[in-house]
Amino acid sequence: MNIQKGKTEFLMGIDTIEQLQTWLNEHSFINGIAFIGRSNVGKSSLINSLFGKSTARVSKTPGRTRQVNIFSFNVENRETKTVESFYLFDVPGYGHADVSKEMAQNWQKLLDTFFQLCSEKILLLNIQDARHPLQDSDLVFHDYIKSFDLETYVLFNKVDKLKTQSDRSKLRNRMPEIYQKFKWIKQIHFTSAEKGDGLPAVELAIINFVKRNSDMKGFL
Ligand SMILES: Nc1nc2c(ncn2[C@@H]2O[C@H](COP(=O)(O)OP(=O)(O)OP(=O)(O)O)[C@@H](O)[C@H]2O)c(=O)[nH]1
Ligand SMILES: [Mg+2]
Repeated sequence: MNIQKGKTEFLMGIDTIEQLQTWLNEHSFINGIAFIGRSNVGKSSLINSLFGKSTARVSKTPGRTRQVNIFSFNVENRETKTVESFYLFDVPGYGHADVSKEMAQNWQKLLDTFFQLCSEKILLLNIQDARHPLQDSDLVFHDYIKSFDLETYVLFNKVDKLKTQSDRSKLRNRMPEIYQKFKWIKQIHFTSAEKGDGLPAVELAIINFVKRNSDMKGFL
């Protein structure tokens, strides 16, 4: 099975709490994945690499993704020639140092609405910068999401920027500590949206998750 690159469609960008509430209430059995992480860690770049070029907007200026962007993506089963579609959410980055208090509060409210109303069929992909793992705002975020009981994977992105073997193994050596401390983290991946490292494994993990949920639907 594979994600049909280029078949991912932008559905809408949501920037008000009311709009987000309405959308999530109307789609109460959503099955899909959400990308979330500090600003500038490469969420939009990863989305483009995994789902097809230019799906999401990539920026050199942190904080460009100001809305919850909703996409649909297709998973194709080449053997049975079937295609199924799922939702993809690009959620605004957390941990901005340089935005107004009001803007930060608005983001927090959007996040609250998203996590309160999204179903447990959402896989959370938390993106972090491989050079700066577990920053304060990442820890605050994990403390916040643990009560929502969502399956969570962490992607340490920009591994291409870890130049020495020692830097790479330093990060890998922290894996047991991370699994121990953050029990809701079920998988850790090391990726480069730019060079492609780790992306096939992430694609497989996404497909396995959404398929597991859609197969279960048949038993209801
Ligand atoms: N070297 C390298 N650069 C990357 C990688 N992924 C993203 N970038 C760069 O990092 C910058 C930010 O990328 P975005 O994808 O816009 O980051 P974002 O997390 O979506 O940012 P916000 O929307 O502001 O939250 C861009 O200049 C990207 O080209 C990577 O794996 N390696
Ligand atoms: Mg973005």
